[in-house]
Amino acid sequence: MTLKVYCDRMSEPSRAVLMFCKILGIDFEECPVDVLKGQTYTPEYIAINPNSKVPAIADGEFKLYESHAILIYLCCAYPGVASQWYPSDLFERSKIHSVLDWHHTNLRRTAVGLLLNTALVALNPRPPSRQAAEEAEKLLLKSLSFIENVLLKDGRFLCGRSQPSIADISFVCEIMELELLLQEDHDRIFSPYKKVLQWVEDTKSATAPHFDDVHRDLYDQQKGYREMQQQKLEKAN
Ligand SMILES: N[C@@H](CCC(=O)N[C@@H](CS)C(=O)NCC(=O)O)C(=O)O
Repeated sequence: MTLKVYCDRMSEPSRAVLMFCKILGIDFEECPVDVLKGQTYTPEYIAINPNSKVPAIADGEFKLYESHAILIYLCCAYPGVASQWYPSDLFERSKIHSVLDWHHTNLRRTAVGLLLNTALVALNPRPPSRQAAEEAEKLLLKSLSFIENVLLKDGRFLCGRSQPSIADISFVCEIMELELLLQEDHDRIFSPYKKVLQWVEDTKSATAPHFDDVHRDLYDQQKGYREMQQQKLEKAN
């Protein structure tokens, strides 16, 4: 039975799962779920993910949500997955788990916090706030510093590795969402983090052509999101 992947290509964790399925060459069906249209709240989708979030998968009767759990499942469920993605050595594997956990409460939270007050105001249940954006940016910078100075200290990829793992897939999709920021904001935030910028390029090359394929919608919608932010800023001033 074909694996079903429920996802929205504008969602960072959805892109991570999609990209990884493509990298592994898995035979799967992409089942689009439009977050902005509230499709994660339909009874049909709640039966797949009671948490009403994308991504989720259904592998026959087996259903799973949470992108990191899905990435690990894919590594274990399909034979012959290269150990670079999910090392078999306990210490190496544990390091990958550690940074995946770190991601949820640090990089993800801070990136989403900033985007909800800038590019993704349409998803924010509260009115956008400049102060909230500034606070979120400060926290995001802490996450980027940690990636630059700790996670990329000893290698081209996260955790000092010479090839990407599932952690790189997850992190890079999160970082790419920040491409929706206005160009000057993006440049100001990222310019001090040379290793992070190089790592994005290295991960892009190592996962080509799937990287650009799953980010196509994001690239296409970047202009629209930037114009929307600019208009909101002009109105607020
Ligand atoms: N920790 C989850 C995060 C999933 C998540 O936050 N998905 C967002 C899209 S990026 C979503 O489905 N939001 C729908 C909603 O909250 O209504 C994962 O890694 O899978």
